[in-house]
Amino acid sequence: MTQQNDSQVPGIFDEILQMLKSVEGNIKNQTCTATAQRPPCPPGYNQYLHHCFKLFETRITFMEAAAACARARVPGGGTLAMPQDRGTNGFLVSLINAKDRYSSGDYWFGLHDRNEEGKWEWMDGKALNSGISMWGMDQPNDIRGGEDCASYGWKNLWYDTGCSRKNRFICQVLSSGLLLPSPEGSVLS
Ligand SMILES: [Ca+2]
Repeated sequence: MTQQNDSQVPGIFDEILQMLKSVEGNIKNQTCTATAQRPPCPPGYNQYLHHCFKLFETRITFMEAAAACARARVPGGGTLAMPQDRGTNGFLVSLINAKDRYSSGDYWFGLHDRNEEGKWEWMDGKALNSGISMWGMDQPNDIRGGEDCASYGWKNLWYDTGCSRKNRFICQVLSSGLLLPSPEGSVLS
């Protein structure tokens, strides 16, 4: 009997040891998961698919707005928003409507024909696919040859506008755990 009990003791210890290891493993896994689950967007940004978008109410020129978006504290910075598909465009319009239901927009987004008149391109250099464009009636019309930047205008359709005009603007950044911590609590003010 005594011999049998003695031989069971290491067995019980082994079992307890295995249980502890298993618990330790679970705790480690949970810690890793918690660390990886950062918010998908910086403060004040709203996620749509792979990007986060934010409306800024400061009125500045197109190039000033582009520079402001680039200063977002995320890898690679941000850009003016690029609604390259109908879904994204609809999302941006919903953000504008939520902000100011009766506004006529006046938000810069990342589309321009500054390099070649009539050749509209996104901030990333991609050509505009005219099949998905959301121009307002008779737009773009390049009034007096001076409208090379795009903004949301009447009924939140797209209007070509003089780039030096001062408009509000919309930025985008990539969504994901790639975002850097933002200790001050905001990426742009
Ligand atoms: Ca133009």
